[in-house]
Amino acid sequence: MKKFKMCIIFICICAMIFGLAGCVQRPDDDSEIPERTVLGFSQLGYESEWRTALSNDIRRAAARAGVQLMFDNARQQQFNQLRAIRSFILKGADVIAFTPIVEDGWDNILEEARMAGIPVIIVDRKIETENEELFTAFIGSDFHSQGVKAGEFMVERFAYVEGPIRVAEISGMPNSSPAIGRAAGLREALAEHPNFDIVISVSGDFMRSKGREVMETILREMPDIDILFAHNDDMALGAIEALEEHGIIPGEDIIIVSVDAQRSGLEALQQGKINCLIECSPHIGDKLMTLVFNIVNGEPFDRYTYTETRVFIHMDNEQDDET
Ligand code: GYE
Repeated sequence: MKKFKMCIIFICICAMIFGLAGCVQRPDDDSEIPERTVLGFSQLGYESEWRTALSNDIRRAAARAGVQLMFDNARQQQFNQLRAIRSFILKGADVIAFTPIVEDGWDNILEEARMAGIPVIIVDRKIETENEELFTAFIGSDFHSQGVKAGEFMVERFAYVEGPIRVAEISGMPNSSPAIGRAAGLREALAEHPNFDIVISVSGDFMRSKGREVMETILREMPDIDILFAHNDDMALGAIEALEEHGIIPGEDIIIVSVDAQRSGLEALQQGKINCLIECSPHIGDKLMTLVFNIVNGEPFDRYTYTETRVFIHMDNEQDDET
């Protein structure tokens, strides 16, 4: 009996040793810990509901995929992003991803990543670069087409109005790709409709507080506008606060179009305070993780991945999904 017990204990100890050998590195052999892929992610800031949704989406997707995430928030400063990316390089991340706050000024850091052999994925916003080979892939939205869709809604909505139809624009952060793309797309869509006139365009930096502030300026300088195009929901919501304080009914006295279609924007659409929302999806975390794995494992991947953009229109308290 004693022998039998000893035998069981011996078998258990062996099982433990061999079981653990698969996942613990031991000094006397070269069995490896199965390594987790490390992704360094530099988020540009937390200026909007959209940005928070993107950060949450990426955190959740990384956890689901078992990716080890090094997350840094640059609090709206490009130099903080550069610093974060450099630290990811030094820490030997497998892949680096970042949301470029502005289009320019990335070539040197991308060159540093290339020299270290670390692939870089551009997320959400685009960059201007001398050498497109400096980054491995892009995943985000088509901002130009969002501006075009905003313009197309305006043209349809004012189809029988002779004009002039006066449009005010609250644009996003200067030199950022969504601000550049949305502004250009809007102008392209209105180009063949001379009855539309973009009478004022001011930046609200994608922030609700600034949207409100800038709307005050617009009301002072150009009180007689028909349409407000805000480059994101947060600025539209700030502008709506200012309009209501002035006794102007948003969605009726002034037609409001904005981009993102996040929760507060959708609520305002339902209430008829926003007339049209152009969707910009922040739910790209899972696609990003797939991209990371494909790159790390040398599998084929799409160099450019774009999210879908739907159009939501307020119609007598009904929400219409047009696509
Ligand atoms: O529309 C805005 C945010 O880059 C697409 O940035 C993003 C934009 C988004 O702050 O809300």
